[in-house]
Amino acid sequence: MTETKTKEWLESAARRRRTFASDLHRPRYHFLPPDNWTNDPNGVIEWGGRYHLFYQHNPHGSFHGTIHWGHAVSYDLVHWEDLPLALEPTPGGPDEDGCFSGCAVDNGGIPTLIYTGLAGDAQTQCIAESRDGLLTWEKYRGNPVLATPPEGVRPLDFRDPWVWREEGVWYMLLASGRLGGGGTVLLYRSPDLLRWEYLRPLLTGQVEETGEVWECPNFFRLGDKHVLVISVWPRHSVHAFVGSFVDGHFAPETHGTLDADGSFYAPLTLEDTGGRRLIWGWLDEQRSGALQRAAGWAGVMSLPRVLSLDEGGGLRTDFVPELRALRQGHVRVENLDVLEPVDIKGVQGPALELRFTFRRGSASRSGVRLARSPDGAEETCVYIDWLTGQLVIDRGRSSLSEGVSKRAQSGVLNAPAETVEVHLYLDGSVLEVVAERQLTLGTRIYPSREDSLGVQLFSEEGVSRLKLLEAWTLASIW
Ligand code: DQQ
Repeated sequence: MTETKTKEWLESAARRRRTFASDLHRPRYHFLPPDNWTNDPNGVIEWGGRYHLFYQHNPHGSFHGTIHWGHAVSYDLVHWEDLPLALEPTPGGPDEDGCFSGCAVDNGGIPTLIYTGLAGDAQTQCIAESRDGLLTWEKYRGNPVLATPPEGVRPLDFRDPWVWREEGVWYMLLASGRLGGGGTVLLYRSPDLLRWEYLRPLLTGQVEETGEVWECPNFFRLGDKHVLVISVWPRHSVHAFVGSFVDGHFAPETHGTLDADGSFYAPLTLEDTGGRRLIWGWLDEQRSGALQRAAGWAGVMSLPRVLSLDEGGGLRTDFVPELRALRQGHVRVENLDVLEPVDIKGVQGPALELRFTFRRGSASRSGVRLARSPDGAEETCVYIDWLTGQLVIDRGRSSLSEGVSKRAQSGVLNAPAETVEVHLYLDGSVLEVVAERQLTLGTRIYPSREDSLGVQLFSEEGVSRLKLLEAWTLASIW
């Protein structure tokens, strides 16, 4: 792309973003493309002091099709700038029907993307390099660098390369499913990113537990363990296996879901220069295809989160602290017995951060109602169910509109606790919740009324003590 063309593209992106200014459901501080469709995050990499985020993108509509790689960059993980599209399908090439998901590596100083090309039904692995600081990408002439899967795996599900380097050798995982068996990830090695040798499956799951096909593997060291993250297709759930990796063999010790029962899918991780393991996922729409087309955009990236391990080897999740830069109006409430609902008047709106800790008391449920209209006709409830030990997002009255999902979403807290801390972000139609740094739920809500902005604390069937609530209105990043 010439300089003039880049400038024109960036101006048009800014213009396209502005057209959504009055869209109640469009997030203000979650990253999403200027318009149209996105799904998986791709190729996240830190380069020259900036975070680059690529993403699956259809620039021609708000539905999955003609998949390109979009591109954005950030200094602080909070504010993002658009960059021109990084990859587009090449007519007649192995990616002529789509540039599917993949990763980015530093190949001796040359930023390199490894991704899956789609041509007809065939999924093959391709690479592209940038010689101008990640702005434009040149595809390798010998693409694909890996065309066929090994025997015994589903030939048409062979995708989403995850590549890393260890002791001078490149390793790659590809996701697939065993013929007649469960989802699997396949381990390869290469001296140069071009010639790949198949080693063995790194892990294969049981169909009943983790489905028939896996997608989007991530494999990395965390503390003194190794973690394998996979996404299950078509069930849309994300699983993490924690274990040991010795002599090229992975032995999982524990297994759990990463984001229970929600919109969060196909996550991608990055170890940043500070040594943190960051993770982003795609938060899919929970409204009909017709509504997505009418909106002109679909899909959004989760906020960046940090993964760590607790003493028992369980995964911990925190939102990155950089997000504090968005905080504006603030309310703090301490030590309040909640029996009747309590409206939090000082902090309302479509863009909020809340941190609260409840102690059980006699109540069966304690939590917060968000995106609430003054008469309560619309509201979304995030609560702890003390009887079942669950964190629940009740979307039953989240919208008066048809065509949007109102299914409740929930996950079980590890240990039944008397006190539970919840940290959440609301951003138009996006809601991300972390409880006890352990259970995460990301979902979507579509309130129809402009006055559905309220925040209310509540307990049911008894009293519970709010130990602390801190709430902030948040700024837009655009
Ligand atoms: N999305 C991509 C695939 C991946 C799937 C295609 C996961 O590469 O397996 O857009 O959402």
